[in-house]
Amino acid sequence: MLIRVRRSWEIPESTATPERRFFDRRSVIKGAAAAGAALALPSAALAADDPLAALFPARHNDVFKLDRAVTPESVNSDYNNFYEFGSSKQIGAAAKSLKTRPWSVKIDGLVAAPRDIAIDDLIKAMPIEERLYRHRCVETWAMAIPWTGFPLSELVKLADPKPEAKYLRLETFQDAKTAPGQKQFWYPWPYVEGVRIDEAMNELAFMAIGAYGKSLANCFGAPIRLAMPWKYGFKSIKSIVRISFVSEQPVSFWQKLQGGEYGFWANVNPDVPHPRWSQATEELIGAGKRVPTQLYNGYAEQVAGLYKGMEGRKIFF
Ligand SMILES: Nc1nc2c(c(=O)[nH]1)N[C@H]1C(S)=C(S)[C@@H](COP(=O)(O)O)O[C@H]1N2
Ligand SMILES: [Mo]
Repeated sequence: MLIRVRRSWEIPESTATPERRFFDRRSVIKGAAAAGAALALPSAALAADDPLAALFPARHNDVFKLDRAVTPESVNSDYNNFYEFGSSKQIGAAAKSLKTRPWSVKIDGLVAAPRDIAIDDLIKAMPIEERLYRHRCVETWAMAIPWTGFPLSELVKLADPKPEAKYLRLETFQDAKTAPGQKQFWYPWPYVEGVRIDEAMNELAFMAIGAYGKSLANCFGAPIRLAMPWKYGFKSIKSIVRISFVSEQPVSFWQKLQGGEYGFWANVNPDVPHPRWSQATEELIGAGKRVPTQLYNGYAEQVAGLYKGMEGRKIFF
């Protein structure tokens, strides 16, 4: 099966965002450093601090195209949701206190061999590539991000789940000493999300370990986070420490907190409003404009089939 059929979201190269834009920007920074500009970042020192420096630049997978410009890194890192570090969008400084080495990910539940894997051993075992993805928060803002990482399906294969396993339950670290938001006892910490196994096996389900051509900044959910671009952003859980294979549908952090507003499936749909606001349009952060929301955030051809036979269930909620 080597036939390549163009999907609707694979827009022609000529109309796509110049994908190398952010690399161009990086070379501008390097050029400035070479010129001895006082403002330039010492890029060699940055690389030395990055435990994954040797992985970059990662192979760029150009199957995944965008219909919009990549959100500049500076804009993106100043506009995050990461409630462990507070409920404002500017959590970048607070998130710096998170120690991401040593870090291990526990894989347990209904699997052949439960284990703890050191993050760097996990990354070494995975095929690493870069992909450009849209991101759509349930709050109606959107971005476009160059992630580096590996398909979640590869991790499922490594885990070797038993036939009774139907869902993945993913969990974020818990440590109120470094994450002051976790002192807010009214939230059901730790942050938990869940996906069905066939969603995890879909080619779009991605585990990000980098963004913008380097290791994930803490504000993006270092050292490893999920990216499920056809779902509202809250499904894309950050700073993961545990992935359990389970038979029952997990109850997520947001479902526990406000089940009447945030459901399990959370697929993007312009025609299904949130109980308190419309989902018809979205704001492109940093671009200063609103555009129409797309069904499954523009990835319908990849994922609509996952939800066949679920008509009448609240899959867009
Ligand atoms: N652990 C954890 N994961 C999380 C969140 C969070 O607060 N804690 N926020 C979610 C929400 S609502 C969004 S929109 C995205 C934001 O990801 P970004 O900061 O990379 O844009 O992370 C998701 N993952
Ligand atoms: Mo979000």
